[in-house]
Amino acid sequence: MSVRTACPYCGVGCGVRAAPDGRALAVMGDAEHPANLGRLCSKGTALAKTVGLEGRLLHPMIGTRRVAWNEAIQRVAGRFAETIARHGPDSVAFYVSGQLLTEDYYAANKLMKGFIGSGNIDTNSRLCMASAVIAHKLAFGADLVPGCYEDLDLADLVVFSGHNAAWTHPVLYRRMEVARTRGQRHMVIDPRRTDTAEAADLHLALAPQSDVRLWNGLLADLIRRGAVDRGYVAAHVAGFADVEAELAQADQSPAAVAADCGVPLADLETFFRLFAETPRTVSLFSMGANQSAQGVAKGSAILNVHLATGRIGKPGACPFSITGQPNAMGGRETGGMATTLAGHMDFDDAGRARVQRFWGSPTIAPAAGLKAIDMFDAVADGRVKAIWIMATNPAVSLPNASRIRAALAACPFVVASDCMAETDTLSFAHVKLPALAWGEKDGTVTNSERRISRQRRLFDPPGEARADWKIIADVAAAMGYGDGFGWRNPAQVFREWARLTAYENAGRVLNLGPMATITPEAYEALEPVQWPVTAAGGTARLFTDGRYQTPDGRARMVPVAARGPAEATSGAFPLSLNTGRVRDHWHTMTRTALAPELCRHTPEPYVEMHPADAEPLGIGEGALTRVQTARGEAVALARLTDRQRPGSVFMPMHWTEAFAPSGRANPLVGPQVDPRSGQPEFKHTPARVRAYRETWRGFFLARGAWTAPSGLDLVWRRIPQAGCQLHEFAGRGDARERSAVQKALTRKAGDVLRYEDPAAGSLREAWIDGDRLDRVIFFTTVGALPPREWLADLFEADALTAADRMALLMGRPSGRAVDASPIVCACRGVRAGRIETAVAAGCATVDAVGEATGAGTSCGSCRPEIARLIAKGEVRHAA
Ligand SMILES: Nc1nc2c(c(=O)[nH]1)N[C@H]1C(S)=C(S)[C@@H](COP(=O)(O)OP(=O)(O)OC[C@H]3O[C@@H](n4cnc5c(=O)[nH]c(N)nc54)[C@H](O)[C@@H]3O)O[C@H]1N2
Ligand SMILES: Nc1nc2c(c(=O)[nH]1)N[C@H]1C(S)=C(S)[C@@H](COP(=O)(O)OP(=O)(O)OC[C@H]3O[C@@H](n4cnc5c(=O)[nH]c(N)nc54)[C@H](O)[C@@H]3O)O[C@H]1N2
Ligand code: SF4
Ligand SMILES: [Mo]
Repeated sequence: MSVRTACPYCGVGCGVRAAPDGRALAVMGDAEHPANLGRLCSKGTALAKTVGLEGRLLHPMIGTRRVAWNEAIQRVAGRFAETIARHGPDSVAFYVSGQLLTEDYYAANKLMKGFIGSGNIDTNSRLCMASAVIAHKLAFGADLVPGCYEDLDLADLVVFSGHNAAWTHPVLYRRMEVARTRGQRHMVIDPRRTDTAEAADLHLALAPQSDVRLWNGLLADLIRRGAVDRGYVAAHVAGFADVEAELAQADQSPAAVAADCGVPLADLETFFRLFAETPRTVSLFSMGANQSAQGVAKGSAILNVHLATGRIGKPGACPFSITGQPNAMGGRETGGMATTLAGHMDFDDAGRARVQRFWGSPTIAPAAGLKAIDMFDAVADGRVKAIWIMATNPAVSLPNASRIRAALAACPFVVASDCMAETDTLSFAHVKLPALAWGEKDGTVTNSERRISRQRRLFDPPGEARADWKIIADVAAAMGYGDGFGWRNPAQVFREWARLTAYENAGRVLNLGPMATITPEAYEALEPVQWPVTAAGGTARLFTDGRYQTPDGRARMVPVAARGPAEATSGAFPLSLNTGRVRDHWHTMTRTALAPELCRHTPEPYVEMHPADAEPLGIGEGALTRVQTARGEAVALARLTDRQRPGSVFMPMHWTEAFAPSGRANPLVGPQVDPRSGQPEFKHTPARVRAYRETWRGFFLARGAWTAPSGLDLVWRRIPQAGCQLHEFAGRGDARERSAVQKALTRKAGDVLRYEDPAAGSLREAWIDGDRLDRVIFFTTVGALPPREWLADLFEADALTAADRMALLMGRPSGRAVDASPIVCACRGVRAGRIETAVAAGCATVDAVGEATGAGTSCGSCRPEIARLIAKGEVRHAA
């Protein structure tokens, strides 16, 4: 029997049909879920591979000691109460996450703001959505996302601003690919030529952080052309004249705008013209807009254009801030952010009094609390003395990460709730609380289009893990607040939350009215529904009547001036370091790295750069490269490509201490934030790169995960495989370093096949346990290393054959050459080499390649990449 639930990854919020069998699982897309209509991307498809109990935190821990729940709860409640008694409510903080369920979020916010009495609860959405939230509030009077996914089907033009949808919201992107077959056009604004950009009708590879100039230039152009909807503005919008006056402060000629944004004039003019001519336009904006010291201004500039043209609240026309995490929206609703109360109420007297009245709570936070970056500054300087981190991994994901680690190391009391036993953040926790993971917990999430869906339980709770809301309620009770936290199940939490949205609601759009009396049965059976919810059901589109949640009902256009990046590049740091996501990994890899197939597309950290920047530095394709900023250094493989703007480099954000200690991006990222939203400028830090110049390289395969031998300065990366863990390493030392590594990794006794050439600094060792391979070491100072895949495959064999042993001794696989080109299709395991062969053999469409190789026929996430390989093949053919 299959259960209908929701995917725990991105903000698309796909419905999943899951059939559990013990701890095993079969998943498929839920054809009845309106977000995905049956589709899933590579991450959703691989969900079954990530629900094992390997690596889970299953019992509460104090230090390294396993303790009973009661003791852990008493310790957390006691230390928080004591700290509050001695230093006041603002000496404690919660740092929470868009991966909590709405019920969890609601409970955490209630405890901090209503009972502890501090505003110090903030969420990782500060790193993600905060700029869009402020831009929405300024324009619409509340944090309201006007559009819905259907608008993406109906639009004739979709503009992607700093949004690599093909990789980050793949199922929505697939929906838009379908719309393209009837003529929808795509324009991408992104300094990088991403897969989304590559496939688009037009790509503006703008200079980093020049978006405000671009969107202001567009608005000026629309005004010049008479493409503004004067009637809409007159009836529904305020502030047009102020914005017009602001625009007049700069030269808005297309030539000047094109020059400042670093894009060809002709392309800019095409963009302006198409935008002017296409009423049904949706402007998607994501991290390239939000994660900026001008994140709010970028959002406002986009909203201004849509308000001025009346392209909002209409089918196929809206500005659309897309959410990242599965419940980023739920956190914004329930007050997960330090700057708002629950239910879109603010810290004004009326809002505070109302929420306190509803809760019947002893107190209410007097003012907004610390935003994430400020919160960790306060941890660093001792103002915050106890912090509880839930469902997020700040030691990896916050900017200037080395400073964050130092702050956590110095904090007198760190509590972390997580489902995994080891994360970079948990290593700083004094108390570790085991949380239920996806598939075990029950509750609701809200996706990008305001749609509330149920996540449903598939498995029995493992070990002693508990739901996050329950852990919070237990701590609240131990602090003496039992009355406010006596829920027995998530349905009760949800009902209270829904009641709050409706409480004394005279005009708040966020209203779940009829759900305030939801029965446990109705909660169990809840169908996906978009808020606001009325007696008639959900609401797809907001502002259809042109009325906004402002006192006069008008939207506000907000004048914004273009500025450069917060920190300018310089002679010492001449490059702009941009960071972001890869297709198959989720954030800090605690879950996606459990599925080897998700590790194949991008096996290890890389730095993407333009060949023109790499060449003078002597950096070739695939070379280990040091990326340095004023804050730190990382080492990653160079990927040279003209998809990158000269002067800009890109690193993925995902790698951690556990997978690539020297490949972490965030120790490099500067601490600059948007002054209003507090969102960090993750997309730009001045940087330089240098060749790493290793003297030797090697790899090590073993059944379990290994960390680098201690005391050595190695570049170490771990890449999970189906039957083993592959560790790649390189060093700059001499023979002594090599022999130290050999000593640390080889077994002391057993059956070994060894080949050694000390003169060439090469070594091959294969250790065999009975008939099975136990570990393999290869290193060399000069020659090439063989492909790893055939070795990894040998770990899956029940017994080694004589031919296998011979191959191990020879250091290369026997028989035909192996294809070591990168995996393109993660679902079907198809490599670039096979696709290129198919293209050369005449496959000219993605579907034809699919028929020949299977690639792209499952989830479709790799279709843009296949299209790119076809285009490359055509170029080669023409040449
Ligand atoms: N595979 C995968 N998907 C995910 C996630 C994941 O970890 N993995 N995480 C989810 C989450 S939480 C989020 S927030 C979303 C994020 O989804 P996206 O926003 O699509 O992802 P990013 O790769 O962070 O950044 C998007 C683009 O912004 C561009 N950019 C950089 N600087 C600028 C600039 O100055 N202007 C403009 N216009 N663009 C710029 C970058 O080059 C990058 O291509 O993805 C969600 N989906
Ligand atoms: N350089 C750079 N850094 C970035 C970004 C970027 O673009 N560039 N993007 C930023 C953005 S947009 C985001 S959203 C953040 C994301 O960054 P994080 O939130 O730090 O990343 P995750 O790996 O998703 O962390 C989730 C943690 O919660 C645990 N977990 C999963 N489910 C549950 C649960 O149900 N309960 C509990 N208690 N724990 C659970 C996981 O094991 C994991 O440890 O990263 C930000 N950092
Ligand atoms: S697009 Fe992929 S990651 Fe996002 S919700 Fe759907 S299946 Fe999950
Ligand atoms: Mo995010």
